[in-house]
Amino acid sequence: MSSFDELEQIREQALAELADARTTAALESWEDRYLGRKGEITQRARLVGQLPQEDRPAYGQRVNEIKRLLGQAFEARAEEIKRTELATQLSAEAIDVTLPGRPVIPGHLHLTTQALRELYAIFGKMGFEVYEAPDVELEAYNFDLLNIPEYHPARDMWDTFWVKDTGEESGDRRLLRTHTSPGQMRAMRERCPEPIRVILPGKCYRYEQITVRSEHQFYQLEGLAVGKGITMTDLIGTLTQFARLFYGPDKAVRVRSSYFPFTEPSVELDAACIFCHGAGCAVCKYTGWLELAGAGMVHPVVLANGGYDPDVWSGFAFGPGVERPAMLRYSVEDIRLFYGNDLRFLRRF
Ligand code: FA5
Repeated sequence: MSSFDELEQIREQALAELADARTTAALESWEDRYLGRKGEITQRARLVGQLPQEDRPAYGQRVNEIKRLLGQAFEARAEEIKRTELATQLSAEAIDVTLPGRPVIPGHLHLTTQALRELYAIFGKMGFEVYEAPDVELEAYNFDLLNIPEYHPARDMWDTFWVKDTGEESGDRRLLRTHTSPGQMRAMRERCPEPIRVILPGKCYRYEQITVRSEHQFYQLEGLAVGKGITMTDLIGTLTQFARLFYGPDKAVRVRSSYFPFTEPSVELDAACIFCHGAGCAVCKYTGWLELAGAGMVHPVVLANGGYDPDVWSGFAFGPGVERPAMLRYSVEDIRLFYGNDLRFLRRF
């Protein structure tokens, strides 16, 4: 076969193979095979020196023509393959925008936050403003200034988490507040000699056994009113109004006498247990009543520590939990559910 015929044969074979190439990879290997540095056409071009002198110009010209032709055919095929590959990819990744969307489950407020907001609204109607006090407290505010000196047996009422760092204030020990009552002292010292009507929401911490009705971390919503001529009747009216607005007018509640070092006289507010209807259960400690709040008339020593002359001023204070009253309002049978992070529970509200 003459060198010219060989050239034409390579051309035909190359064009046939190009027509069969279906992918970019096949195309690249075709390009290597025919047009690359070691490809068929390049090798043929090198043969020109071995031909008889008279054939060389025609042969060289034909090689160049075929090279150009194959180059053009390659570009055209590459364009086609690119288009088909894109079309395949688009149809594979096609999104059917007519399909119904997947529902997004939006978050919502935690039950404690819902209860707190309701309590703010209730006490807001009675003229109480929100006052914030710190979670990490000085021992003096949590205990001593509230008429609970060191070694007072009443300190046993609040098992305490102590904080190691004593801080700047003259080595006074720090703790995680065991109740929101220290906020009373902060409000009095800041507001004195003005009358006061505040609520103090916040977390409390106690080193105690967790049960169906007790957590080691829970909320309280302290209330404090200081003025001239405030009496026990005002306190009981406020507590019963709170219960009416939170539970509705028919809820059975009672106020019974109690003891707290920072109030005199002291009381506790109970509400009828909804879980056993009086028969007795673990939530109500088998009494038929669940204790919601401690309360009382601010002790004269505490008033004086806050800067108010107890012969001129009087006041009442109360301290309900938040989760415990909420248990009866939203029918939560175990306080541990509040912070157990079980979504089935959280989504109930
Ligand atoms: C106190 O903490 C007093 N500071 C309340 C007070 C304020 C009395 C102002 C007088 C004047 P007590 O320890 O009883 O009191 O707690 C008050 C309320 O907090 C309880 O009635 C209950 O509703 C809630 N509570 C107490 N301990 C826990 C606990 N471990 N888990 C959940 N709630 C609790």
